[in-house]
Amino acid sequence: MHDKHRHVREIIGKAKHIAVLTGAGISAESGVPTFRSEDGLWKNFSASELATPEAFIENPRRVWQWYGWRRGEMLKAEPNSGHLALVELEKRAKAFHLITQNIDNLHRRAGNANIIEIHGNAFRNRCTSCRYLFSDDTCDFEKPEPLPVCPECGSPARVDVVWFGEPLPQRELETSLDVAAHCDVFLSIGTSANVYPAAHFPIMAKKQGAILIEINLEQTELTWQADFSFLGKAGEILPKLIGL
Ligand code: BV8
Ligand code: ZN
Repeated sequence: MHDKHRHVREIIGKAKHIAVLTGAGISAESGVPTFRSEDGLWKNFSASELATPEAFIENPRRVWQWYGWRRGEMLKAEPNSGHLALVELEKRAKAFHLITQNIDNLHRRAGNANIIEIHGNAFRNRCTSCRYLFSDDTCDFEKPEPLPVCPECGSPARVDVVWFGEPLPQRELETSLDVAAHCDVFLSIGTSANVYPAAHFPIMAKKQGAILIEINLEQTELTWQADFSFLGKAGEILPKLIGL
């Protein structure tokens, strides 16, 4: 095991352009529930019930209540050693891009700079008609008060995240595709690689010759394609691979 760590440490140390894709698993040790493992969010709710435009149209208060609860969980959480290892990696790398599926703002709070939030951010609202963006960390939508509206035009606001069936933000998608096409090392961390198009990025990188390294608690669709796979907690494994 130690040889594997040392070998990967050398690969990362020599990399010209490191791309990282993170999923809910990197925030699990911070106490933010994931989507599909046994304590996953979806256990209590189904994706179709809540993280879709149809769910928001049908029952906006229930969707706001879910995001309010999740915002509370995220604000209680602190970045963990996995997040902090990626901050150190960004400082050391010649070129570095962090693509995250997470909306919990923990990479930004940890101190990473070059973050591509492909599924949006739970603490930003967007107007449903003029698309005006404004930050909001309200956690409690239980009371019958009016739901958030756009400060510019008064239309109903929504959380600025990408729901199932919605396209990814154009700029973030293009940047992620470009990063996957040009990196020489791709780290996939804490993601079940179930959700597209994010799950394409590591496969694209591998196809163009990048070294694919996976760190995840359990096997995924990527594991058999990875050049190196570490099964375990990102908070424990990442510091060893960065040499912290
Ligand atoms: C789109 C934001 C088209 C909201 C999210 C059938 C086949 C293929 C694709 C599809 C299909 N049917 C539908 C689709 C498309 C769909 C999709 O991929 N569905 C999946 C479920 C099959 N994709 C979409 O709808 C996307 N849009 O395709 O649009 C389009 C194009 C043009 C015009 C119109 C339409 C949009 C997808 C984005 C959805 N939004 N999040 C919110 O968060 O509320 S996705 C959501 O899942 C989160 O972002 C989450 O990050 C993401 C992926 O899940 P993971 O992050 O991987 O989390 P998960 O729990 O799954 O895994 C965690 C892993 O960590 C586990 O493996 C666990 O073992 C591990 N772990 C746990 N603890 C640790 C750990 N690892 C390390 N250390 C630990 N301590
Ligand atoms: Zn507006």
